[in-house]
Amino acid sequence: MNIAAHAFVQLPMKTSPRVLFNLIAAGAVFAASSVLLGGQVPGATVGSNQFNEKTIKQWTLKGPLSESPKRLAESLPLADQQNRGGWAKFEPMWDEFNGPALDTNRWIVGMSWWKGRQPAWFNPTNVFVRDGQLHLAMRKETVPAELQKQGYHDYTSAALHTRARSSYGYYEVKARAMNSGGSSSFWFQQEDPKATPRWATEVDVFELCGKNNTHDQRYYMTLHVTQTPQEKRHWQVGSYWAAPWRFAENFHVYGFEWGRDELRWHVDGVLVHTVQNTHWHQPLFLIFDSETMPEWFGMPGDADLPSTFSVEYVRTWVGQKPQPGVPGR
Ligand SMILES: [Ca+2]
Repeated sequence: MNIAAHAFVQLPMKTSPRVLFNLIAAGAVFAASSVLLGGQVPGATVGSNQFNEKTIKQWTLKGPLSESPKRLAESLPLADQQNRGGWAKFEPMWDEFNGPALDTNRWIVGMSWWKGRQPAWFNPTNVFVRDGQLHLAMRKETVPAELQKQGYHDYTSAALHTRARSSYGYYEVKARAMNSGGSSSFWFQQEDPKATPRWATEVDVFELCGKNNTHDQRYYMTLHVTQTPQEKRHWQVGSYWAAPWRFAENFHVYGFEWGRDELRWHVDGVLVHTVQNTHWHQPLFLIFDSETMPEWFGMPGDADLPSTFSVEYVRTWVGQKPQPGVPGR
């Protein structure tokens, strides 16, 4: 069991307080039943609506990675080159970013429900495809006057998400974090109470800080819940794997196996974290973004900007077999 998770109660949720407020307001009336899982979640206390997240089973690797698997097939996750999961390509989210520009059939730039974590504003021009990679930039620049009235100023960042939503499957990206205090994140969320009534969840596969004395070798992995049929409360479960290198130094392969029973994180094909899947069963958008995180990572140094979070590819699969176990754990 991972004891580091208890250090994470202070992690900010990705969404702004305003979004949280809207979520709560939208769910002001809710019934006792659910369209998912019969309305019950494992661990819910009888006689109480409040889920005790401390009962969630999780594990985090301590120390460096063991040897990475040998890449035999680009068509399979690095962590499962033997294809134990029976993985089938999921086209709507798979992108090698090898075209001349971003594929707008797959991606929507920005987020309709959020303009970014202040002070940085998601400027659409900071998302671009070049040299076979997706790039998300953070810059020191003046934001439009209308946005200044809303509290954005002096910094711009970037966001995009898939048109499709998905849940169970395998997701792999090869990426390099930006070399500044701006965040480089790969996560899942949706903002549509009609899509999954009375449920609001978020999966942060990684939130990386590229340059910081405390954070730039920590692989942060966090799950959020803001609403279930039983309660409206924001809670989270998270951990970090301490890497022997900075995430801004080189490209690495980051994998996330989203199973019905267990969530598993891989770095360079090696398991680093597992969490019992008690709540995360909703189809969500796949999101890449960069944010200023003044309360967590501190503001990036201006001399480090512009900086760029680069993604060589995102590959996505759905499993054809029941979630296989993890050998040797
Ligand atoms: Ca590529």
